[in-house]
Amino acid sequence: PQLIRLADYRPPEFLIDAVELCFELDPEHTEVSARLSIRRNPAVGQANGSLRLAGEGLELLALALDGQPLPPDAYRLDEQGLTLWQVPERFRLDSRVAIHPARNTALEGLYQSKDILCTQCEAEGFRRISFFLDRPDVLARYRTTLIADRKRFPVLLANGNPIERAELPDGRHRVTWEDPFPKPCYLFALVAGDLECVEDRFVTASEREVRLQIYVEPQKGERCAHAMQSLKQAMRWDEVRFGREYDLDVFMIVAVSHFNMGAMENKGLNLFNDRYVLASPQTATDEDFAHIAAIVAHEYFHNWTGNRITCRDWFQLSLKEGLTVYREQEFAAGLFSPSVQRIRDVRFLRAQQFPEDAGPLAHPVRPDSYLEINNFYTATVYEKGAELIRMQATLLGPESFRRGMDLYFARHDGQAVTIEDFVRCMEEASGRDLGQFRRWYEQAGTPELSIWGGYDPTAQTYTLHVRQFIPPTPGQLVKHPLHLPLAIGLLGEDGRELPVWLAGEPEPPAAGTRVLEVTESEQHFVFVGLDARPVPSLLRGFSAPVKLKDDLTESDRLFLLAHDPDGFGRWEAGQGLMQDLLLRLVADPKASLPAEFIEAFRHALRAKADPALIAEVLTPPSEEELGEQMAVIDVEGIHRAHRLFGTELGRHLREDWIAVYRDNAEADPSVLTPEAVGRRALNNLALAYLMRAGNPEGLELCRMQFGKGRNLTDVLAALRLLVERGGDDAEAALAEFYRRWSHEPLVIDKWFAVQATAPHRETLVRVVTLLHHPAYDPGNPNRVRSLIGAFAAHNPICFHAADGAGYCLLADQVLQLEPLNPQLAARLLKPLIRWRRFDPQRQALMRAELVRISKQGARSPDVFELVSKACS
Ligand code: B3K
Ligand code: ZN
Repeated sequence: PQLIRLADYRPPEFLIDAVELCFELDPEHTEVSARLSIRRNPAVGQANGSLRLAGEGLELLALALDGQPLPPDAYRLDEQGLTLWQVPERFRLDSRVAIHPARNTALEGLYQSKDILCTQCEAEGFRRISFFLDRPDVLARYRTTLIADRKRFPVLLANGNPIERAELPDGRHRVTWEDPFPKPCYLFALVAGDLECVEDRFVTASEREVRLQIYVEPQKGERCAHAMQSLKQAMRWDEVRFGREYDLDVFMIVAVSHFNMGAMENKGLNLFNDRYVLASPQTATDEDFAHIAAIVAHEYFHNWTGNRITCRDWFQLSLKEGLTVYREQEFAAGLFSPSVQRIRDVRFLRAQQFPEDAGPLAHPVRPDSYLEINNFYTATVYEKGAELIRMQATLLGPESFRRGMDLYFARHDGQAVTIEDFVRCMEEASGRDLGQFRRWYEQAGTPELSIWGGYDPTAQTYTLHVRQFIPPTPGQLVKHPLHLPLAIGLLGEDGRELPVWLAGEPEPPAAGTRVLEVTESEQHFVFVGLDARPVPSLLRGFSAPVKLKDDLTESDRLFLLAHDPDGFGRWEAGQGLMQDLLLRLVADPKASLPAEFIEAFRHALRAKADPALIAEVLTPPSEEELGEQMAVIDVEGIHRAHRLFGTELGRHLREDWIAVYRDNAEADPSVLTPEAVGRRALNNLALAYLMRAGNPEGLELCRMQFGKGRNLTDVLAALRLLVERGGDDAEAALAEFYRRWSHEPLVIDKWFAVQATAPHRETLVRVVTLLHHPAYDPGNPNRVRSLIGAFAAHNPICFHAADGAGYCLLADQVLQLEPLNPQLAARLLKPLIRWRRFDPQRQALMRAELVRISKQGARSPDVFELVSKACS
């Protein structure tokens, strides 16, 4: 495969103004006719007269230029596309190709999911549908006609508005759709099938009525209410927060059960993995409900950040993804609690993005080269990208940031632009210089920020010294200091917020959070007017995506855990305490939990606070996060320490956990209010601690909770704990759960995942057995992820078994899946890539499997790119 570089970007030599597509749909054999109105791009000087179109796996049936069939010597056809040797300045190109959706296991282009035909074109799937300039900076108007058997495919959908329908004499019917907004081909979509439609309406701020439709497999309509409500909330939110209205007469969501990722923002016709649409309290957990709201909103928000304004090239992917994740996070913060939302986003960043940024796949938020663009839909491009937007919002303040967004929408509507264009809008609207800030987009690696403080009682000043260090990453050995917002508070003895008063300022500001700006590799800030040493609350709200090393003492952290007025700050202080303790336990299994520590967490548990926040505060950093803190990841030590910690905190706080459980147990299982969701989270955490402490009452409660079976959050939490404990109870519960839900694939996915993540010696054998279970289906990405993905990514102790059996299992599966679905295979492979972080024996075993994959497989650019980066 060929390396694509940002530095080689050239504007397109040709433009396509209008596209007329006609599909004669059939799963075995679909014919696609395309009429393209092409003209030379006036902005580009004449090169040679030839035109190159991308096309893969297309069987060419006919080709004509301005109505004249082209003789074979007028063009060349190869594996990757079509070259026309001589073309005029402006012309019409008609092509007709055949494709085979039912054979498309890669789920890219036009494919079949059960009885539904659907498409996925981002990033480069359109070239599997028709010959085209498959690049995001070619924007065209589309008119799409779909023809299919009326019985098998009563619903025919494409982007835009339907403009014509007809019955055909041969039992087929025809629908034509027109999308008035020019778009790149990656936003093209069509759907054909027998689908149930749930309909609602939304009146926009300027009083236009929009029809909202969610299409699902028959009989699943009842489970769309939450997605529909989330959609309406998102539409309103975008109007209020960013002044963005929806622009077509109809907005459609289609849920299918075979999908490589979460969802896709095709213009006016979003396609979803059905796990992010379908939900009822019996079949989806509270976490699923939250994901649905977030993803429905995310895809909807793309209508402005991604569709109306799109990317010039795929290196700019974070222009739409980072910005849209930021918008999604802000929306979600308003649904529940902002602190809890921020905590979850930070946990995700630390667990997913930090390791990526520290390993062989580290890349800048705007990468400078790739082999396979599908490998760059990463936590760095998405979540770190969102952090970069958040930092700009923090540096500019809410009003300037909003002005910057307004300018961005006004100036670039209808264009394909770059990250640079976005940052320039932020600069112009605020008058600020973001020159140094731009480095965040270019430099990979997580900065380490060291902060230490000193109090001078005579001068009554407190000085914070700040140093930043950005570790080298592949291909980037030298780094330059970054510009970052450092939000801090200073707390007095009683926990009161003090003014953060910088030396040299005539007046103290109001007490509370203040944003300092760090720009140098080493810098200090002097605060005045302090008659005692304050306790600093640092990096409030995680104001920059850095690894913070501070000199706070254990008693400072205990103080912050109890007193920081900022909920995020209390959580962070608790995480710091737990992390230190867990790492001590890794080094010395006999280390014990200090009494002050237990009391502090007892206090946190009894606090009159949001139960969801309490649950977060009492949840320790994950095993993955702890591993990140160690020079060599001690798989067994971390697992043992984690268990021990759970057992001990369960034991010491036993009475409190029982009390918490009793207080919260009566919550109505069908209620989804933030209050009820928070109570369930806290309740299930209590149950987990009681079970880990081996408490007989815990086991009794767990059995009862499983038996009630009215709410999946509760049932699944109980099932997970029973399975973690093992034995007859576990087997009985698994059998019972399967019996009850065997007709419900999304619930059965969870049944697979619970078994794949059980931390037992036998788990590997069980996973191998489950590969032969009648319900296992390598053709369904959700199923594969729930078994293989869950095992490799969320069961560290089993996946990293010392004999290498876990690695071997994963490699076997990657090799089997690669020819079918390379994108899925590449994603699954990722846990092997961090081999350098483990001990020499494990390193050798992991590397051997990577080498085996590269020898026996790695035929796709997806897998090839990851394996070669991992081994180099
Ligand atoms: N834009 C899509 C992701 C496409 C992934 C292609 N491999 C979903 C999203 O981010 O909203
Ligand atoms: Zn997105």
